[in-house]
Amino acid sequence: MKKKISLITGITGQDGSILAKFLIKKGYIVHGLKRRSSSFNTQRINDIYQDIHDRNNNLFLHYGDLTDFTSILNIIKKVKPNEIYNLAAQSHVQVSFETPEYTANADALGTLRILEAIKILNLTKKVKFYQASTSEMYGSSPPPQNENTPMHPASPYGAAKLYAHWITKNYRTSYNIFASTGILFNHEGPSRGETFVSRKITMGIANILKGKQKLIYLGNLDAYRDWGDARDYVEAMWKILQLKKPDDFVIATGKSYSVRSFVEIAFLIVGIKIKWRGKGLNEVGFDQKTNKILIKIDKKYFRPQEVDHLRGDYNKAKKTLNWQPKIKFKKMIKDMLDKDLNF
Ligand code: NAP
Ligand code: F7E
Repeated sequence: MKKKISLITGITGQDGSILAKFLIKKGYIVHGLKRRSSSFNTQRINDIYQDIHDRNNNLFLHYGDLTDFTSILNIIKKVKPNEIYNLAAQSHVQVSFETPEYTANADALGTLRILEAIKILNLTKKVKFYQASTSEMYGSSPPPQNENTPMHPASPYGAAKLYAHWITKNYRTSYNIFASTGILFNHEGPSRGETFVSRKITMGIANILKGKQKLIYLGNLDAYRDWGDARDYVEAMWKILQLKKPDDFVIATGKSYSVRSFVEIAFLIVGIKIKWRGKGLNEVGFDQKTNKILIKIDKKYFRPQEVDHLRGDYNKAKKTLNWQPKIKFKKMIKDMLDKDLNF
């Protein structure tokens, strides 16, 4: 049987790398769009990278950028994928306040460029398109959030992703493209980027235990997030494209924890009980046994606007996709700590 062909933008990122491995296991040929960088940016996929001359090779990388229409058009023309997963993005919320224009170009217009390429190349009936939408689009809408919850993005990232979300739905209706979205809530794991709060905490703990770092500086401890595991979430992306009809789905765990709880649970896994004292910027977290301060607050990690509470209602995905999260919150943190402690 002819192998299915997929194209993943953002293949070098957390989700792209996990999805690539998932699809290769399912028998797909995987093509990935990667940006040129001055040093290697393929660490997360080195373990599946094969010599392109190998006859059994099923992973191919192409240079391109979501801000460069020509590269997108040429890659899609060459690869003729059955499925496109658009995972590339400037994905850091805080960074989007510093680079709002670039974030809009890559995250919002980048999505439009792919959809236009599908249309121009007359692939509207041949390709299925997945857009990586995000719970950040809800912004200030209170939890629980589902597919019908009003969206009030609270960052340039959230606003750019909301454009991408709507232009995907728009191309679905206007041009009959199989274009779906997954509204994914936060998802982490051992290959999470080092500046997201989960990985910053697990790497910080590992460094403290190894004597390489004294304490961790954080921002707002009282935001709540619905944290799932990326390994579960890439399966949902694939399932969304296997349906007969395109649609939009919330992918979440239905449970939320504060950043403060994340800190406490992660430290407890390595046997340290964190207690808190002080208020606001002067609050500190310390080891109950030794009194050593292990958490301090730095105002530079606060955002101009915060999203206070995200907790997803994934009932539609459960019913329609037969999907539900398998990996529990503590197991995910433990896996992250295991990786960071053994690094
Ligand atoms: P990530 O680890 O930050 O990966 C982002 C990927 O996009 C990387 O491969 C990056 O390349 C690439 N990229 C960035 N700008 C690009 C550009 N202009 N052109 C081409 N590629 C570009 O993000 P992730 O956590 O895997 O998330 C995957 C997608 O899901 C993103 O769209 C994100 O916004 C969205 N999302 C994530 C979450 C989450 O909690 N993880 C939740 C909801 C939605 P480099 O490796 O070269 O930097
Ligand atoms: O922040 C607070 C911060 O950067 C989580 C992206 O994948 O998920 C992610 O966006 C919370 C926020 O993720 C620090 O203020 C406190 O309330 O890990 P984060 P995020 O902003 O929720 C969504 C769904 C996406 O789509 C995004 O692509 O933690 N926080 N102190 C901190 N955050 C960071 N990064 N660093 C701190 O020191």
